[in-house]
Amino acid sequence: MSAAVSQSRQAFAVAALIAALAGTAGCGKGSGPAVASSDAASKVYVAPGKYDDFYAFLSGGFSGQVSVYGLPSGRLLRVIPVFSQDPEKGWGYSEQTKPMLNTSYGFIPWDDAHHPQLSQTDGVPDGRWLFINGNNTPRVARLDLAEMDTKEILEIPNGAGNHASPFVTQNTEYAVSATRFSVPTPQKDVPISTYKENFTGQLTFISVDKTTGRMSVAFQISMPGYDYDLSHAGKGPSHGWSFFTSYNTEQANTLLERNASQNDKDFVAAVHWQEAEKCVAAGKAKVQPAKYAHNWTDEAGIAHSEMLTSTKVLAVKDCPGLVYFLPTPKSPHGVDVDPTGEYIVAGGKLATVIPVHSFTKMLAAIQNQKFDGEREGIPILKYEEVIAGEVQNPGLGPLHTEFDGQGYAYTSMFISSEIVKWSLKDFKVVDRIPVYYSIGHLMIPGGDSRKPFGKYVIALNKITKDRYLPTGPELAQSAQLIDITGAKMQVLLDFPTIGEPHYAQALPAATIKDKQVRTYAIADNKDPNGVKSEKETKVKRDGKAVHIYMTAIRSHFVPDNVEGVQLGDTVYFHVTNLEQDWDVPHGFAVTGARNSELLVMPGQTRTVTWVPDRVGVFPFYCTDFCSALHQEMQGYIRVSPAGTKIQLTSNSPQ
Ligand code: K7E
Ligand code: CUA
Repeated sequence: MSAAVSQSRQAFAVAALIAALAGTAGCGKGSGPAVASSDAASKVYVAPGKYDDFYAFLSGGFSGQVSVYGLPSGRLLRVIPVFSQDPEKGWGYSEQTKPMLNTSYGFIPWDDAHHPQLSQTDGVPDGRWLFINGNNTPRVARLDLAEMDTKEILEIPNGAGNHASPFVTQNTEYAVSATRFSVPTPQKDVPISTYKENFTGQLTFISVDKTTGRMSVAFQISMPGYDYDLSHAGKGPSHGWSFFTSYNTEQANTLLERNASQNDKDFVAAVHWQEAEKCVAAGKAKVQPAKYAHNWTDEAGIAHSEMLTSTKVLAVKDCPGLVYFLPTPKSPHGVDVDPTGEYIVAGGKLATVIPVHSFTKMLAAIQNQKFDGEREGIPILKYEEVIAGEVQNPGLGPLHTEFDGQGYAYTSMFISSEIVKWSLKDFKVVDRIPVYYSIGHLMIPGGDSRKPFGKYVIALNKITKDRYLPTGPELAQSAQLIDITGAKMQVLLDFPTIGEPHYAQALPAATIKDKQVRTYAIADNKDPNGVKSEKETKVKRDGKAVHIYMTAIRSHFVPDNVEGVQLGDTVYFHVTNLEQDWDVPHGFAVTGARNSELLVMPGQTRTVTWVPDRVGVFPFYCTDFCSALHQEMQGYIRVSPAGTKIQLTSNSPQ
């Protein structure tokens, strides 16, 4: 597997690959459907009333959310709202949750979510938290897996296109973030043509509190102005390092499809974050002004938002030994580290081989200064000195790699629409299976950890034409469940997904099933607008603000008649759900509300704001079919002209 040979092969193939990428990317052209046999059906059959073996968390892509599936059934269990307002759950509409979507750009009710990451202890998913990146307005969110709820969102200062994120280190010391799009840092008004002089990349290390999970920006590393695309942390022997792919090392600022496809090799940046910690501790990072939001939900279930004002930025020249470049063919996308921590696998979108770097060889090359020049003070290691091997003839358009813990790697091939299984011993392809179609990420439960759980690989496909009943111009993206327990991979199941799934994570159900929160104790309700019984319900006028402190329990609201509201008032419905049974939420909606319903969990309080714009008597009702008399769960609010003499009253008991 000589590098020279692989280079000439690449030169030959690249033009064709670019053309293929630009066109209708590789949709299966009548390749026969993978027939799932009855044997396959029995492997995914989870009998009614039985549980799945795995929880899978799929990114919602441009829906901004996370979806939770059971495996092997492929049943959708829940959509967890993260970056996007969700009217089904009132997320981002209720007063308690709105601050979660605050940013330095204001209230941003949407993002593009790509990479869920389970928290890890000793390199193994521990079932505590799930992190996910917001790509567009750079943010990282942390979800609690006992409540399946978003608890924290941190904006990334100096960020732009937060794609290589959140990829945690072995003990969740850090989640990372990187600029896919280099920008002037700090932002300034310059001609775009001055890209090379004025644009920089930024790698951000977000520290995660061991007990609370609370995130904060620990430090940022200022990098050459390339596009930093994906990342994975080292593990075991390579713990202490994180790896980031880059493309556009040409530093083009227009028509990147051509202009950023010139270089034969781009780089994987190997970042020794333990070295960065030392440099930061020694005061070598510069404190720079930056404005970014930090949002979190407190124990009372109420979100807060603060605006932070500075960040620590480390220049590579001030911290020798911090970053090295591993030359990597060609416009690499994914970078994945095998369970032993020795192999660093990159997926060169335009490469004809899959390069596998060796961590051991990398350390030796650094030691012996086997450099091939440098870029902006970052030594470039010699390709031959760091490469462990190249997987030959893997297919077209390698993107991402996962591992089964049995010595095999599985790489997604976008252009040739297949998964390729290869051996970590000799880098030889041992099996391949077509997928339908145009696979992006793939995921094995625990497949990026030190101890993969194996059993399945899921193909996360971009295009499904001819796989499902057609639904107009817009077709579902799709996941395919593939059995990897035998010598040959076997497709078991197709299931559609929410939004575009990029990455996903999965873990055995037993890890988190029994710690699922069922209700919130009403006695512990600390919401200042909550009430603990119907007796405490009331209405209160405060200038033009009207507060209605009300309760919901099967099958009535208290109060359910309110009068004395006037045009010009703003009405706050503070609804507390008094139920203490699992699976009995109540909803709340009122005519003409300009936001959404509330969906209130047992023991919880949620507030919706309503500004009536006309005189009359308006109904409100429970939206969640909670009991036989759910349809009776309704009430009225009367709105009178401004200046009316009618006092604010209700039929609450007090
Ligand atoms: Cu490959 Cu955003 Cu991880 Cu999608 S990215 S495929
Ligand atoms: Cu409460 Cu329906």
